[in-house]
Amino acid sequence: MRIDIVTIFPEFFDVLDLSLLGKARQSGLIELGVHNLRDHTHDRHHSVDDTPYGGGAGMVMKPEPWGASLDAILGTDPDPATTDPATTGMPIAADDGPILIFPSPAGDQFTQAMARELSLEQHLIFGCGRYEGIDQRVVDHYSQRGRVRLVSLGDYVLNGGEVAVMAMIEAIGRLIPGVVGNPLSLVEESHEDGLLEYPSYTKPASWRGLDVPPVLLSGNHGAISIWRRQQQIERTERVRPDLLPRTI
Ligand code: 6GU
Repeated sequence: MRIDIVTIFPEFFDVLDLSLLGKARQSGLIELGVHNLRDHTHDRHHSVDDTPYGGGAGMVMKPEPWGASLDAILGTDPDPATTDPATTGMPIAADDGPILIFPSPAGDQFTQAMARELSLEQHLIFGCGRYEGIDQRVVDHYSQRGRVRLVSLGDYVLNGGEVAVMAMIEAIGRLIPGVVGNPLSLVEESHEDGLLEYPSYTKPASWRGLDVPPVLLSGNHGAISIWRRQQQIERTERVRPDLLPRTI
């Protein structure tokens, strides 16, 4: 999978050199490009934001640096004298073209199911907004040219999209075949079957007066499976009843 990120804080993504995703990059399973939005500004101050039309608090990210940066990634000729950028030179128009994702608290909720869907894609492009958001015409323009999604991590507000994109890349990246060493470890996790995961234990069998549940030491695999399933259901009922199918 190819992943491109546009941000005003490229160093933020240095941590993607580490851990499982770093290994996946070294082995070529994930190809990453991090792009500085300010490289596509032409004024002395490299400004990427301006005051909102209509007034109000905060600043809005200007459309031009976004257009230039995204066009450079998409490999299009942005010159309106030679092409109509709304309708021609459209490598992202096809269903199998890149998906452009803007992290936004106003977007669709990011879920394990969405992570799974996105892990099947060839090319994801993340546009990290800051300030009060990006000029709406950027989303509108690229929606005319291809697949664009606004995606939210949850019902709280972050200062910008960077942390959200990091979380999404980790959730998506580990689902790409080969990234996680033992694929079986992906199967029994929270959210994969709609339930939270069961509690896990390792040696010693007794620690600070707390014993491992005896069934796990019994060697009875049928009984262990049943116990783990019960634990999943009990935990989900207690912590996340909203995940359980409705009974009425
Ligand atoms: Cl994706 N972006 C920002 N800025 N805030 C968020 C979010 C995303 N998801 C939850 N809060």
